[in-house]
This record gives sequence, C-alpha cells and structure tokens, in this order.
Amino acid sequence: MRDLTPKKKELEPIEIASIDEIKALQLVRLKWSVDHAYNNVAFYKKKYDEIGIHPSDLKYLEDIKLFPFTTKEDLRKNYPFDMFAHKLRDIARIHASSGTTGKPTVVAYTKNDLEMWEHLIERCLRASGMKKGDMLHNAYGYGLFTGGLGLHGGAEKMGLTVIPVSGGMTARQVQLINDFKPKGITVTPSYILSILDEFRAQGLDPKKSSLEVGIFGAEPWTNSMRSEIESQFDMHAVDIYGLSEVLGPGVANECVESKDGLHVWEDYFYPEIINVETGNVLEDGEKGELVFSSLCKEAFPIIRYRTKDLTKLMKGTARSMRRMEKITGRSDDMMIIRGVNIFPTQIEEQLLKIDSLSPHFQIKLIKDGRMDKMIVYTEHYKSEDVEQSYVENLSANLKKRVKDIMGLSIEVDVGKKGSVPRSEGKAVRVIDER
Ligand code: DLL
Repeated sequence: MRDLTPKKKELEPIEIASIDEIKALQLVRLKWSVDHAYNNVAFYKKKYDEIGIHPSDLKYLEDIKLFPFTTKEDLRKNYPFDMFAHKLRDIARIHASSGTTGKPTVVAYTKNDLEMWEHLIERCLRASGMKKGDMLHNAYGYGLFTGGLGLHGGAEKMGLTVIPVSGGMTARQVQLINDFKPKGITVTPSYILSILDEFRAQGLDPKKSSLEVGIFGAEPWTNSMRSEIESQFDMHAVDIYGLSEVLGPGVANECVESKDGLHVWEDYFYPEIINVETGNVLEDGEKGELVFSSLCKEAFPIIRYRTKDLTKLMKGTARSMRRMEKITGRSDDMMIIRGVNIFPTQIEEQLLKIDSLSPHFQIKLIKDGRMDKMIVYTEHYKSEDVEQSYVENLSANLKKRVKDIMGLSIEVDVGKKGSVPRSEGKAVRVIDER
C-alpha cells in the first residue's frame, strides 16, 4: 500500500490548531446554535421554557449539560417540517432516514448548510488520502439516504472525478472499477464484501485493482474487518461516520496515516458521551452514548441529540480534534441473550478469526421454549456441497470462540457460498423472531 498521508500544508489551520483555539471557536458557535434553535424552532423554545432554561445560561461549553436531550422520538413528533429553523423557501435540500420503524426522520439543508457539508466531506476525503484530480467510485445509495449525494457534493468540490454508481448491480460495479480505474471507493463495509466476491466470480484479482483506499461507514465494522478488506484488496480502509440528524456522512473520519479512531470535526459539532441510563456526562476515555450538538447548521439545528451510538472520546493524534473509538454498536442493537449482552460486531470479530469462514453473516434470534436462542448464519467459501464433517468443524470452532470469549452458547449454521443474504447498502445483521 502506498503512503497516502496528506501534507501538513494541505490541512486547514483549524485541523492542527491548539485545543484552546478549538474550544474558543466552539463556545462562540455553540452559543449561536442554541440561540438559533431557541428562536426559530418552536420545539426547543417550548422545551427550554418549560424547565426554565434560556440560551443566555450557556456561559461555558460545559453548561450545555443544563439543556435537555433531543431524541429521535422528538423528531418523529415534529414530522415532517416542524424541526426546521427556516422557511421552506430557504431550504435547498431535504433528506430522510429510511424509517423502517414508523415515520421517516426528515432533515433539511440551506445552501450554506450544503456548502458546509461539502467542506467537511472534502476534509474527510483528504484525511482518507484522496487528492484533487483522483477518481472516486461512490457506491453509497443516492436518494433520500444521505450517503450518496452527501459524499458526491464534497468530492466534486474537492476536484475529484466522481462516478455516481450508487448501490446495487454488483457485476457492473466491478466492471466499472476495472475499466475506469478509480483510486478510491466509498461504500458500506458490508457491500464491499459483495463486491469482493464479484471480483473473484469474474476471475479478477482484487489486489490488482486500481483501488488504493476504501472509505467505509454507515454501519458498524470492526478492526478485524479492516484487516480483511485491506489484505484482500491491498488498499487502505478508513472509517467515515455520520448520521442524517446531525449532517449525514462527514461528522467524523479516520486519518489514513493513523487509523486509530475517527477525528470528530469539533469545529462544527460538539460531542459528549453520556451514561445510557442516567444521562450523566462522562469523561473522555469512558464509554457511553454519543450525543451531538450542531454548531453551524442553519436549516436543522440540533442540540444534544442522542445518537444511540456507543463509543468513547479520546484526545487527538493525527489532528488536534478529539477522536471517537470505532463504534461497536448502537444501544438498540445490543442483544441480551440469557443475561449476556452482545453486539453483532462481536460475532464479526470472532468469525473473521476463522480462515475458512467467509465474513458474511446474519443473526437470527428465536425463542426455544422459554429461552432466547441465537443462531448465526454464515458460509464457507465453496459453492458446492461439502462433507458434513467439514461444516461441523467450522461451526464448532465459531461456537467455541463465542462461548470462550463471551460466555454464550449459540448455534451456528454454515451454508455454502452465497447462502447468506447480501447487502447492497446497510446490512441487516439481526432478524429478531422472538
Ligand atoms: O448512515 C450517514 C453515512 C453515510 C455515514 C455514509 C457514513 C457513510 P443514517 O442513515 O442517518 O446516516 O444512519 C446513521 O448509522 O447513527 C450509526 O448508527 C450508523 N453509522 C454511520 N456511520 C457509521 C460508522 C448515515 N462509521 C447511523 N460506524 C448512525 C458505525 C455508523 N456506525
């Protein structure tokens, strides 16, 4: 893999500014943002008035803890447009989350917001090792999902040649990568695995592809998955994070030179980590739920939004701004099976330690009498039927690892190649049939 580290002179001064400078900027911006939300979104005004808190009570950054949280439920109640701080005629674009449970969450951007988003995506792409003039294959879905169009705008602004492929039609994805020879790919980590299979199906060596960096996000993935993707493609794999309610992709990104967690772009977002049960703010280094306040957004200011994503904050390394640890899961992804708390990423981690098992997997939760049971569906690499003992060995190996490390007895079903449903965007990791 080639060294893709950007030169120091290519970075924005704020990326390598002192902590004091960053905090001073955050305070000015946070005051503006809380004030803006209070004065222009009825939801915030009502909520703050009810508990007798006012934007002028925010004197220091830490005072943000005096303000109440905002939740997905709050956004749903204000569907579709009541969380907007601007009239519709000032809104340049609307995105929405898929809304598998209930109504979608609708978010909005003014022209200035879109420019800010482009700016942050450019920062992410540069941190990932992309440079003006490079080609980017963008396989995040285009449409109401923020991945496709979000990445697209920033990539164009940066002066990349963007291929807006979107998700799906995997054979064509491989053909285009092979023919156009992009340097970078933006896609979910689960879909790159389908693209990897397709390379092999077409008799192509993924290591020989033009790809030098993959920028993966929109769902949790482990460091073991990073090693797998990096070795299979001989390319860098970096993590990009974001959520529609706060911006879309581009809230935090790893640096290609360090790959040690994602630098949160703290000049635009104020992060906090809270205890999931009590809501108390935790210290840096302590794990809990990530909460964000936007600092500059016009159309859709968001104050203390509970993301449900679990991580911890750590001091900056390659950049001054703090890092968040790779996300292990969401508080609502946590499965409690016979008293054991477990996340799908923990299964991924163990699965990837077994060479003859493919990284594709899906978890089914069922009731077995009065007990909960977890069945992990995964596959070996062979497309033909194999000896039962081969499958049994693989399955026993994974069962033992999960039992030894997590103390949980599970069932494992190892099918032939292609038996686990493939994702074209975010993978559905858990099917709960309890
Ligand atoms: O997934 C935005 C995005 C698009 C991020 C493309 C990165 C790349 P939503 O659909 O609103 O937005 O989903 C947001 O996805 O709260 C996390 O639970 C999860 N997520 C996003 N990025 C990561 C990541 C986009 N890098 C939700 N690691 C978030 C783990 C992630 N989970």
